[in-house]
Amino acid sequence: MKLRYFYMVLFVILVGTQLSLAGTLSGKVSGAAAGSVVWVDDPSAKVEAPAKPFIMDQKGLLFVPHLLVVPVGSTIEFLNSDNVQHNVFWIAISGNKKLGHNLGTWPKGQKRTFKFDNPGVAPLLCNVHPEMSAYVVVVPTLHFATTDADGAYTIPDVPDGAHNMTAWHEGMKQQSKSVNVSGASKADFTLSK
Ligand SMILES: [Cu+2]
Repeated sequence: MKLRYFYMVLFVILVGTQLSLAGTLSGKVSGAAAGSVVWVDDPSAKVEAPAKPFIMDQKGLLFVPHLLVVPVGSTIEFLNSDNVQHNVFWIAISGNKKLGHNLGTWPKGQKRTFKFDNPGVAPLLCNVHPEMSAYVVVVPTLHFATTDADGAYTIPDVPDGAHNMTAWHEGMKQQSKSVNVSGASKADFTLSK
């Protein structure tokens, strides 16, 4: 009986220790408006992309949403909800032109799908409407967030330890730095053009 109690206590301690090995990472991205993307690399974890596809619509001559952040390996369904034809292409992913792609041009009601197997930023364009633009940010991790109107972000359950962390915003220079996570932790960025 005593031994069982001992093991129960040991179990509680071990579980408690396990839970404390991660924390909420939060902070602020300055120098840019809302819609900065931040992510924390976690090379130890396999990124399981959601099975359900993400949606990028074209509606009212706009890409909706303007910014879509997806874990690497995710599939995006590209819709057309307008009465005109739209096209979707990107010339590169994070500057790598080998990863450029053109999904073609299609009318209302049809869709195209694409699986993003490489992390990076794909700036979307439509060759029918040169003013249309959007961004797909493919992050190499499940630990990511988008900043709110105050530039604030929160990433829950980040494993304790040193991580490479990156902040990105449309039109700004991407920035990476090492952050140390130990329980609830903070990391701020100041982006510039
Ligand atoms: Cu278009």
